[in-house]
Amino acid sequence: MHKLIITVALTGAEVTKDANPNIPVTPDEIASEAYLCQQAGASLVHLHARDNEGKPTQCQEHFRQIIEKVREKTDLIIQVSTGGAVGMHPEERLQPVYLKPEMATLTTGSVNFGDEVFLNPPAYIERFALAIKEQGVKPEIEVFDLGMINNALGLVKKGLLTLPLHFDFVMGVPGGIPASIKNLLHLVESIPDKCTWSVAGIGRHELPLGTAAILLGGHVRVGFEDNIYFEKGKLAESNAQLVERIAQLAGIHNRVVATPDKARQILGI
Ligand code: KMH
Ligand code: ZN
Repeated sequence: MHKLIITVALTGAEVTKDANPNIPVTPDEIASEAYLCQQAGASLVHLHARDNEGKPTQCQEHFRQIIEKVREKTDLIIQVSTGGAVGMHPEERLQPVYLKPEMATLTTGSVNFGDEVFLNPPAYIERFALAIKEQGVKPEIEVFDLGMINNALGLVKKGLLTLPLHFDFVMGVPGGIPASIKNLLHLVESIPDKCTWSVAGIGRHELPLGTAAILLGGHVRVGFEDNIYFEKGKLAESNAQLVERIAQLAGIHNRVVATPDKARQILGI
């Protein structure tokens, strides 16, 4: 089995300080937290930005500051979000890609997202895939439901994406694929050979699906974007605490945790 890549999604677009006061939102908070996560075993950081009021933004300047500070403190693989927040204009969502980070997300389909819709019609997806390709950035395909895998493979046929792809299965969003082991197996069996995958279980699903990924040879994403609790009724103290638990579980199962450079090699960056 490959070494284990632990991705940490530190901030996201939806969680507020009211929900968990430990969420990092300023560039300094994000960089300090990224450092602690690397110490705990993370090799990849998934970044969102917030404005001065704590609201989600895809503003390039905000991302530039965050990326600079994260690079000063860590050598984590930097992955920017192109999902941003529900309702954002596609060109706004694309802004951080032009900073040429190592990776960027690409969601290959629309999905109900709680009471809202995370809108990714074919024209957006192709636009995003082209921009990501032109900037020389490695995409991570965000899969919120099964059909998104086929949509990504359609983009391979059109020459907008290149195999082997890296998929992230986001499971348990209300409106998306339910977070069960059975569904995870189905997703894993639906991607082409040599592709890599991680799983991001939402809320209480983060830990069991992460454990399954360790055993199945996949990779794991944790962090406040997906889950703010350490256990039922107990908020996580930090993202690093969530990373540390996955690293410990990997050790118990003899799965060695990847350094950022090893993760680059696994992902073909
Ligand atoms: N905030 C969600 C609507 C991504 O980062 O690419 C979308 C999201 C996915 O977070
Ligand atoms: Zn995200």
